[in-house]
Amino acid sequence: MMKRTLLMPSLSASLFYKEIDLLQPISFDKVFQFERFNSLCNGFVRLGRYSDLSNRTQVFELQKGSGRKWTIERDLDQLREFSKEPYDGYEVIRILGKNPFLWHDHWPVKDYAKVFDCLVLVEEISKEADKVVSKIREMGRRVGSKAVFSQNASNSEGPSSLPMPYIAVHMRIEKDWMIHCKKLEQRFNISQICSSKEEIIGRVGNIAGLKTPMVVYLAVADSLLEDNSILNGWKEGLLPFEKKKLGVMGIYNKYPYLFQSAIDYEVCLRANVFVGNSFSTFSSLIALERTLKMIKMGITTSCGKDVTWPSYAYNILGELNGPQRWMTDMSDSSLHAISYGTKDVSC
Ligand SMILES: Nc1nc2c(ncn2[C@@H]2O[C@H](COP(=O)(O)OP(=O)(O)OP(=O)(O)O)[C@@H](O)[C@H]2O)c(=O)[nH]1
Ligand SMILES: [Mg+2]
Repeated sequence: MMKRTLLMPSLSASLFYKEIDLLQPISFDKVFQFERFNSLCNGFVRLGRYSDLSNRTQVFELQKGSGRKWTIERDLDQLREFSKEPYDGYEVIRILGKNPFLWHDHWPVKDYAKVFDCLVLVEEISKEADKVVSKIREMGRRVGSKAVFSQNASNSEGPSSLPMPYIAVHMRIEKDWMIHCKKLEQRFNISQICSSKEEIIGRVGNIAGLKTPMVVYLAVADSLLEDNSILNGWKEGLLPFEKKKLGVMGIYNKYPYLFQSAIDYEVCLRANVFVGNSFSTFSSLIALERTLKMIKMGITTSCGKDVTWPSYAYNILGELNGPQRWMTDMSDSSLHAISYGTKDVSC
């Protein structure tokens, strides 16, 4: 709308409170393919680099509003105004404020989701994810798991030609989360946010139709875990692996925090079944991308039993004491559900 280019800010490599010494900025193009983004998102979003600016000193500062009086209309009016004279003469406009992006996140989810088609990981990271996924599938072959759901067995190609299925469980039980989630429960006045390790393990074990034995990949930030016993207590036939047991610590330890979670994100995205916490941004974005994948395959009513890329929220109780089936509501008119979390996961 403003016919402008978004100068990409750097991402943070690590968590502020934990590893201050490792707090280095990481530029966007270390994680995602930059040119690819622009070509795929042509006409929707365009990214730019600071180094491409001809004049970095002449910056106009645009102050965004906040609070209840700052409506969607005012937000849009301000953006329109800034695409005209005299502001259009400035090469750079710096948007300032506590909520510099459209306050209230009032983009429809389906518009926002277009950006995921443009975000392609750099080869280095996707290759690391390939390695982890192969390791998981190799474990699956060793334990002889055959297919996720019984109906897959009727596939004419036969199980041997199919890649070994796995479930990825994003166990959001790390230290930083425990600090945060109790406060969230108080603020939203609900008790379905902080699932304990036992609750997660119990509910995943109750997912109906899972073919066992089956490898369960535990996507956790190991260095932030205070409880190392996440491998115990799983239902018979579910074979839990974290990074150490899988033998992939070497892959992750080469990288800072941000990259580690990016690799795991990809591993969860590709899993046959994903189970996460609907109040985690990490989980919510995976559920969203998996929903998009299903929509592309022509599946719109995703809540049936035979869905190809099922996701579940373990923090919400579903059928038969299992986790609740989870699909992102693409017609939602606010990003709230996917950016701050929700207990109303559809299905
Ligand atoms: N650092 C790290 N994070 C991981 C890993 N595997 C999964 N994660 C998850 O990646 C997320 C990283 O945390 P944040 O940087 O706070 O990301 P976020 O998008 O705010 O996600 P939430 O805090 O879960 O809402 C957490 O949800 C972690 O559980 C890993 O190997 N390393
Ligand atoms: Mg977080």
